[in-house]
Amino acid sequence: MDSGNKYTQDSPSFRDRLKSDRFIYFDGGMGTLLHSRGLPAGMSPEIWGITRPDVLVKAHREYIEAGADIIKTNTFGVNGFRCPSELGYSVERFVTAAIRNVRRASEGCGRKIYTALDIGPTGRLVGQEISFDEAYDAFLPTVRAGADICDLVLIETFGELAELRAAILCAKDNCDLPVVVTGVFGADGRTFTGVPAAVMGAVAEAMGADAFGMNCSAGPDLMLRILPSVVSEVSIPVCVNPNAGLPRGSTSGSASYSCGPEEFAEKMKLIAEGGALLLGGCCGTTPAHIEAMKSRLEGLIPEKRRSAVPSCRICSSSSIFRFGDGRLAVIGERINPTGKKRFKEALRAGDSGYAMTEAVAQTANGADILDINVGIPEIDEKKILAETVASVQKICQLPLQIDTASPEAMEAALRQYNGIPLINSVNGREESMSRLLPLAKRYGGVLIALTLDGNGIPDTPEGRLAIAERIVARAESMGIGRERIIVDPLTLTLGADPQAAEKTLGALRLIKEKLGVRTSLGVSNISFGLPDRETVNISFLRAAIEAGLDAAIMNPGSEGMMRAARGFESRDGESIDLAGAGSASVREGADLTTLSGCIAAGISSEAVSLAEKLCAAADPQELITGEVIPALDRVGRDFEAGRIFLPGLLASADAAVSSLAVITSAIGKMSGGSLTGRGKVVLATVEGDIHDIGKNIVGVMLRSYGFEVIDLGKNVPPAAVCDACTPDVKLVGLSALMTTTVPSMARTIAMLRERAPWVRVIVGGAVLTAGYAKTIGADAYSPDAIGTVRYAEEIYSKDLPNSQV
Ligand code: B1M
Repeated sequence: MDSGNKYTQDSPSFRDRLKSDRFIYFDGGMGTLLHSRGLPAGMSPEIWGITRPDVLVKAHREYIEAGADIIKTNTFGVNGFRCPSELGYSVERFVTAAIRNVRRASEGCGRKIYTALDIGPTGRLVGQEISFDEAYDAFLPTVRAGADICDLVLIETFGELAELRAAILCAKDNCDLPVVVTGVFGADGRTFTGVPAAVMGAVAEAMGADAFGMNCSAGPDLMLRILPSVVSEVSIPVCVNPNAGLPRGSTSGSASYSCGPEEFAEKMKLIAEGGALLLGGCCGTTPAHIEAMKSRLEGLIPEKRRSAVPSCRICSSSSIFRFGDGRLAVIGERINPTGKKRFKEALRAGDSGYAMTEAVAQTANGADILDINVGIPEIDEKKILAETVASVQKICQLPLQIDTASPEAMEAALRQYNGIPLINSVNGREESMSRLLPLAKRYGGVLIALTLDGNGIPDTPEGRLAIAERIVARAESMGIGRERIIVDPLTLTLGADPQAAEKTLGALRLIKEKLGVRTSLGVSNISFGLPDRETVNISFLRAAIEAGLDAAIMNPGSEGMMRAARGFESRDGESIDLAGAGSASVREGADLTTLSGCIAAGISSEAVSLAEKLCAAADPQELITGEVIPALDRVGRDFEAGRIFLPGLLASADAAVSSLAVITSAIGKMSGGSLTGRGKVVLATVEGDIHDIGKNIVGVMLRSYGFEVIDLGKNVPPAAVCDACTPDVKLVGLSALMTTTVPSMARTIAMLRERAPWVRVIVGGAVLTAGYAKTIGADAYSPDAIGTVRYAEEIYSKDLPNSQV
């Protein structure tokens, strides 16, 4: 394939174009445009790239004539999961055909057209349905097929940070093209997994993206509201490609959108004035929208964004922490096995519950960042560190510091980490710099740099400065700015050298003055082997803060230390409430001594061990109604109110499912199989719904009362429910938890009436009421599991005429 239209050689590269003072225009929607031109509903638009290239070339050409500078390849839904099995052709075939269509469309247009290799999300949740590596592998064939031919990679419409990180990493590892990243955000400015736009932008920038922004969503009004948070956080160019407003249902198979070309253009002008440089459209926009936008922006010069001073920042998937904003960063040191017998045992047993509990406690005590160290000799550190990071970040919204001497373990953990990590640590040894600095660059981390090398720790401040200078210079030579280095001049113990504190603090002052970097110290080493350690630690911390310390690795559970840490701020008259500090980031009031608290906090291992203890002492059925269900109700409320996000909901569901396994086995033992053979009941959660906790409880109760349960699982199609209804089945139980899946319950009942008219149907689930159950044709409704048992007893004890709810 040729390398593009005839302007390719002489025209500025896309990276140069990004630096120019002219807006850059993307094209608009393609899927919706093709639907309006006859693409059958349900057919993937990519197919037409191969079977109807004429339509694609024409559509691309219309966008070029409308003024677009960048044309997206028609490859949004192409990835290793869908090709060739689902879409019928290989990824390479789709990508090659799509690029050819763009090239043909741009031939002879008289100006440089940039071809953007379009990569969309896989639609599978990383960490739940697929691993990070599987996501990376799914993007790989697309990147490889387009790497040498396109002008840029566009990673668009992402809502999940882990998947986005896999896509960026895959693009950066496998080609040198510039990378533009866009996410999809809701009315609250967050993705469906709770990631704020600014956080996603910070991560994309840290991983080396060339531009960041948003696309799709509810249209330009929403993006105008979110834009300031993005513009103030990222220093790379900002891109905005909205839908043409909201879809207004379907006329003749293709949806129409609320925002016409003129209105769209007017709003895009405000977005351009708000700081975006790359502008285009997504679903529902047409060549007319792009043309109107371009002419509306005629003569407008892009906003000269104040060149954002690169800041020293790290983040979790939901919040950013900036070092040096006048607040000492407290890095909680408690997730570290040194001197902790219980943590060591937990690590050997592969139990991340201890680390998760410590994470909750340190967050409640006001830590800003949590250190994660699992270094004991007898475990597979690479595996356990990655698992611990994955578990802690599910339940805790603070950014994490990953702490290991093993580069392999560091990389495994960095792949898991959903944000900008703090990497602890690199030092002045050649081996350390050559292994750690590339990791920081690839994964976008901030580094803790220790002032030691092959000769040990220099005794003088000048010696420690020299090592810090070496590390900073080496990092900068690799494109890692010094704002991403935090130097730790190392605390040695006073017991061994009475001058230790002064030497460390002297080095700290000198390094800050000469290098202008942030600094950190592990504080408690100062008092090793001394009496009254806490008093010594507090004095040292105060002195270090006076010397300009930016971050302290310390125990946030020590009230004296926290007062010293926060007292620093109160010198300016700000009053500090130690008890309340940090609690916004943790499940408020999660009491880990109760089962409901452990479920709400999402800590499975603790929930299981409490369930085991409680089952021995209490009625297991009461644990379900008194602990499990109230915890899930609370989690559901927090989710709905935006206090927790999907990863938190999933963690709580895991904890509920694990503890229910213990409780239901206790219920099974109690009933001891005394009752059997009371009849068959088919159970299912209806199609489209994956909530099965309630349905499983109903199943356990029915079994413990002697019924034979044929559990079809969750997301069960109506036909499968009918197929399970052999003539000896008299009762079917259906569960649905969402308003959107109640219609699927109605369809199942309707089909049962036709194909298994002899069965009775009982329904349940949080969204149903007796009245609603009646309107969808159910025979009975039960708000709980025991009600289902009573109804089953009734059905199997006598032959009833069709009863009504
Ligand atoms: Co989701 N979820 N969830 N969720 N989730 C709800 C249901 C929700 C109300 C939360 C909220 O926003 N407040 C909301 C639905 C909103 C609505 O439609 N009105 C919701 C949403 C939106 C979602 C997703 C779309 C989130 C997303 O991806 N953005 C997604 C849906 C995916 C899908 O199904 N297609 C989703 C996913 C999940 C998890 C996977 C994380 C997890 C489920 C894990 C699992 O089930 N294995 C989950 C959870 C745990 C919940 C909440 C928090 C708890 C549900 C639960 O298990 N309750 C829930 C909020 C809530 O209900 N408070 C929520 C405990 C359980 C024992 O109660 O199932 O009602 P329940 O069962 C009771 C009774 O209703 C009755 O007996 C049981 C015991 O007393 N009963 C029957 C149930 N079935 C019966 C059948 C009978 C008789 C009685 O006869 C046969």
